[in-house]
Parts: sequence; C-alpha cells; structure tokens
Amino acid sequence: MALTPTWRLRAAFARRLSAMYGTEVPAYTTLLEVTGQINDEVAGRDPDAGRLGSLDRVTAERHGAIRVGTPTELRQAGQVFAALGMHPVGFYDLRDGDVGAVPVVSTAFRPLDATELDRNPFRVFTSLLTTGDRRFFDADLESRLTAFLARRRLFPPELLDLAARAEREHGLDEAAAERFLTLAVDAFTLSTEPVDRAWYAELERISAVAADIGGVTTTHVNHLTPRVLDIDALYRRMEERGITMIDRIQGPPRWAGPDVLLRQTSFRALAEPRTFRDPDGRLTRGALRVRFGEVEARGIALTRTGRARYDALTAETDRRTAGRPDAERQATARTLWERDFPRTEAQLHAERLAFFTYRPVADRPRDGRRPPADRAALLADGWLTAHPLVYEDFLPRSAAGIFRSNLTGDGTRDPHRDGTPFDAHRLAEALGRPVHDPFAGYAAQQDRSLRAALTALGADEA
Ligand code: OOG
Ligand code: NI
Repeated sequence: MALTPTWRLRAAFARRLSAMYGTEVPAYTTLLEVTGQINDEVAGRDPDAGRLGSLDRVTAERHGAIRVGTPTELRQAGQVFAALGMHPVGFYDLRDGDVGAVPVVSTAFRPLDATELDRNPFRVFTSLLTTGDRRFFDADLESRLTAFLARRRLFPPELLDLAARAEREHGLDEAAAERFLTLAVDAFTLSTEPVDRAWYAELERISAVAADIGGVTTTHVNHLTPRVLDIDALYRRMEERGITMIDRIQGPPRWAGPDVLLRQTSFRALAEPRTFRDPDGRLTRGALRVRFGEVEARGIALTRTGRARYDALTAETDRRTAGRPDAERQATARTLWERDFPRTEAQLHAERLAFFTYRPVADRPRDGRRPPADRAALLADGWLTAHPLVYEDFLPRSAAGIFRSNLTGDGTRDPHRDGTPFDAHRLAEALGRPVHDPFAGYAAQQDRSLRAALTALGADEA
C-alpha cells in the first residue's frame, strides 16, 4: 500500500488543525481572511514579496502553541511531532521577571531542513509547566499538582504507537495515516469535560497559565498563527473589522531597514462557554478565556552577533520608555534602530549580523580572472549572490508578551525564592531527544551553500 510520507502527514495535520480551530474560534477565520487579502496585495505590488518564502509557503504557514504539565507529557508530544518530521529547536525560559515571569520553559517543534521547511513549515511552540519552581508553587501545591497531572492521559496509547511507527517508517499507509491524523487532531481539541471550579481557581491565583495547564485533564491548541507579509496593515484592518488587538506589535519596530527576526501581535482570548463542577458536585455553566489569535511577520535570521545587537536595542528601548505608551516606544525604537542597526541587507552581510545562502553567478562574464578567496570580494566582484535566510524560530520576550497579554491577572510570584535550574540540557533529558540549537542550524545551511557555490565556481574555500 502507498505510504503517506512524513511531510504529507505534517501538511495534512496543519490543515486539519486549522479547520478544527476555525470552527472553534470564529475570529481565527476572520484573521485568516484578512491575512490572505493582505498577502495577495503585497504579492501584487512588491516584486520582492517572495524573498523570504514563496507565496505558497507563506499561505500555508502556521504555528500553533500547546502547553503540557509533565516531562512524560512533553516526551509524548515530542513523539507525536516526530511522526510529522518536527523536532525540538531552541530553549526558551519564560520564568524570569525580565523575560516574562510565566511558570514555563519551552521549545518549538519544527522541520529542520530547508527542503522540509519549504514543503510545509508547520511549527508548534510547546511549553512545559515548571511545577517544582518555588517562586510559583509551594511544596504542598506542587505535590497536589503532580498527583493531578499523573492521573491524566493527554495522548492515547494508540496515537503514540502510530506516531512511533510513522517516525520509524517515515510515513504511514493510508488507513493508518487517517487514524493517526484523527487521533492527533483530537488530542489538541478543546475538551468538553467539566472543569473542577475550586481547583482551577486555586491554580489561577498563582498563574492563569498554571490553571490552563494543570487545572484541566486535557491539552488544547491555544492559538494558531498565520504568517502575514505586512503586519502593520493587518493590525489596522483587524481593528477596522471590530476585533480588538493587544496594544502592540511585539519584536522589532516598523522601520525603513530590512525586516529581521519576528514581529507578532494578537487578539485577546475570547470568553468561551465551559461546564464547571462546583464544590457541591453540581454542574454549572461558566466561561474561560484560554484561546486567542495571533499573527506574525517573519524577517531575516540573525547570527549571535546580530541577535546581541537586537537584544541591546530592545533593552535600551525599554530603559528609555519604561511605563510610556506603545506609540512612544515604537518611535524611540525606530530612532535607536536608525542609529545602530544596518539599513541594508548588504551591510547586514558585511558585518556578519545575519545568515545568508549563496548562489554562484553562472553567467558572469569570463574575463580570465580567478575567483578571489574572500567572501566579501566574491560578492563584490559578482561571483556570488547572497540570499537572506528567513528566521524560523521564536523570541522569548515576545512569547512571554503573548502569554501575558492573554492572562486574566498577573498571578502571584515570589521572586525571593529559588527557581529550579532548567536549561536546554534538562529539557532534552525530559524529552528523550536532542534539543537543536537554532544558530547552529542556520550556520550549517549557510556553510553548506557557500561550499557548494565555491565548488561550482572552482574556487578555493573562502
Ligand atoms: C505560547 C506563547 C508563545 C509565540 O508565538 O511566541 C508563542 C503560549 O501562549 O502557549 O506562541
Ligand atoms: Ni505564537
């Protein structure tokens, strides 16, 4: 029987999840509509619109977000995503006060190779509740939370078996693929199970995120994000359609220079009717705000040096505009960027602040000269062209901003207690899979393309 290969499973999963989310969260459908219009408009007027991804890729592109409670659940989520060719990339610690003060650590599951990303770049930002973190949970609450989480099962064994088989065999036959996709979408659909009101409220006092993760017996996609080519236009048009957006676009400011990294914004979670079990055992109606809409624009991937420049600019903007309205923050950011950040791709390249791939120029006039040894000279003399790599990952501060803008309250947190040490290594242990370093991935892609281009030119290593 014909095998449905990994990437087709991934594309089908992304499509089905999107269809499911559209029926559950109607504002998401509006968001998709507006995103589609804007992408068509930009593609129609800007010949460079496809520079950071073809319109086909951008149109299909989504990221989702889920939150889990235990290392076992994280490992199981990792198994489901591995079946889809999605691997953990990056470690994001959102617990610290200056990042976000949210009791989770996160990674993003996504395809690694350029070919796979082109086929379908679906990603899922996945967060693990840090139940042992004393800044948020005391020992008593931690033990009750751990016991509650140990009793639930997010992923049925049949789903995990199919996922393991899909990973091993790089796909599934048609019937198994169908079953796998149904079970996988189900695992991320909002449950109709009654919510224990007292337990949920107790966790909510600590953190709305803790309640969303540990206050219920299931998980759910909490947002699904399309990619837009002009996020400022999108923001205005969503407001015109009567959908209230959060007060800012996270990430770099809008400015005249190159788009880098990631800009994101969202609309607030809507109150959705849910059934609760009250302390006296009665079932009553209520509402929870746990699912929202987000949209993003992606720019060029920065090197570690470029990223340090970005982080420094963000910190300086914060310092100058603490407590000021967002319009002022944007204006200040723009001024600082114009002073300190390269205004052209060529300059980003020259200062090695961003990642590029290279192509040999096939029809360069043959003037008898040998290609120079140095990368900058190869470009300047027209032997190579450089094409920026799109940023495929996330930003911790933006992520925390997205979390926080959708919390009902700030919760309580005692900054004087110790946090549990948690790093990429420990996350990898919990997952039972390596956590890939995003910078290393972009650098490897850049190096490979440079070597191939030099070989094609018959030049020495640059
Ligand atoms: C995840 C928030 C982070 C992003 O795009 O930065 C995120 C969450 O709310 O669970 O998705
Ligand atoms: Ni997101």
